[in-house]
Amino acid sequence: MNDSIAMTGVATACRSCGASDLVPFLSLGRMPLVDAFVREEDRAEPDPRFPLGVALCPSCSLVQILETVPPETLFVENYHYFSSFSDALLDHARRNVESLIASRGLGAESLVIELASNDGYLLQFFRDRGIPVLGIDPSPGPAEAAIAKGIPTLREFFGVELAWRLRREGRRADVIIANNVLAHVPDLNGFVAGIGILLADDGVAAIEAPYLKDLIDRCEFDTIYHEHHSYFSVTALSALFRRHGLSLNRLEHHPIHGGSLRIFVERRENTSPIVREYLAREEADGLARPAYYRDFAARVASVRDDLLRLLRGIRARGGRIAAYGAAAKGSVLLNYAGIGTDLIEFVADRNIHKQWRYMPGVRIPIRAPEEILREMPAYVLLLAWNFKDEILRQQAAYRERGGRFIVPIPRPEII
Ligand code: DWN
Repeated sequence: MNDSIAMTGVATACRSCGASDLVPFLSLGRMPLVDAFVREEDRAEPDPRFPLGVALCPSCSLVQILETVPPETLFVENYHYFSSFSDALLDHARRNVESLIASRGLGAESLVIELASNDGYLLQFFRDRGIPVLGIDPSPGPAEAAIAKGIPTLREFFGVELAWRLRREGRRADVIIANNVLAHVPDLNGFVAGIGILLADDGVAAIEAPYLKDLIDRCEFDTIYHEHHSYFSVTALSALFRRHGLSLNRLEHHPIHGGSLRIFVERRENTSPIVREYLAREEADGLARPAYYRDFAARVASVRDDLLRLLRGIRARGGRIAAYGAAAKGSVLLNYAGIGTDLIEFVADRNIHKQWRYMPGVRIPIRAPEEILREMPAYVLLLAWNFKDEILRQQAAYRERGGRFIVPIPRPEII
């Protein structure tokens, strides 16, 4: 790891519409790369840190970070996220696939292409039903895991150039899946233009992204990090896709990842009532106006202060504390609040690629979940709060022996 990573630069114009009157409303300080889990041999090297500031574009209501770290640095050199380590996420993906197969009448003549296909966690369900698939993902670990599963995968970043190449090869997608990737692309317009090029004339793109309104309303500030360049309202998404001749026709609102939208985009405009309802509600609530975000920074600081007070109180009484979920959001929470090994002894995580590494910045060691029962800390801080139900079920033995979880978001709570 070295700190010679050059930032691409500070955004002064909206990533979607190009407007220059961005309104900053939160700074999370200088943050390390949240998925750059530190190897033992790299411990002596400092973590590169970058300013993490967030702003609203009042013109198209896109919320976005101001600094851009090169995608190669984020998703090629330092990326250990494998979607298949969550049963809840796999079930969510499987239900998405079954719904698309039924609603679109997919079969052996169809083609499904997933952008940011990770380890094949979703495409495997199409493949098992005999439906031709193609994955696209630049991250070596996940892409190689997908190929090992028998999922054809291109280890590349998606954009206009790759879209045209595939189209010239005669590969137009009946369905394009793009889950938790739209937020990750610095060139939003290029990515969406690529979807328009690759999508078959009567095709549909099913796209999932965390919902900005849930982030703000539930104070999910730890989901703000350099991998996530953009944060979407329906208003911002509709404007973005319309710019490229695509219509946001339908949407579903799911609890996954703290609250996510699944939007369905097609060439022909056929806007459903639920889309109009969300657009109207966002207009009424003022998501395109700075006033909606004005108290967010204060709420974020209040969550940090309450959490620190709680953890320090436990430690002052001699209580031991661990954490669960070496998650990107966990890196943000720990580094923003300055929570280190003085408060947290270790972070448990099922992902074997993260174990025996250290959390970026705060350098708390990552261990297998079995360490929790072995060490029996009095409390476990749930960094992966978005998978609370699944993790609490999994950690039933720890809780039966008196262990308590601390859920930090939307407000610190002991359960
Ligand atoms: O956008 C992104 C979101 C969707 O996923 C990516 N850029 C990065 C990643 O963010 P994250 O790391 O915060 O996501 P998760 O899925 O909330 O991370 C959960 C962590 O907890 C993973 O490392 C897996 C781990 N885990 C576990 O150890 N035991 C998860 C479950 C459900 C478990 O039972």
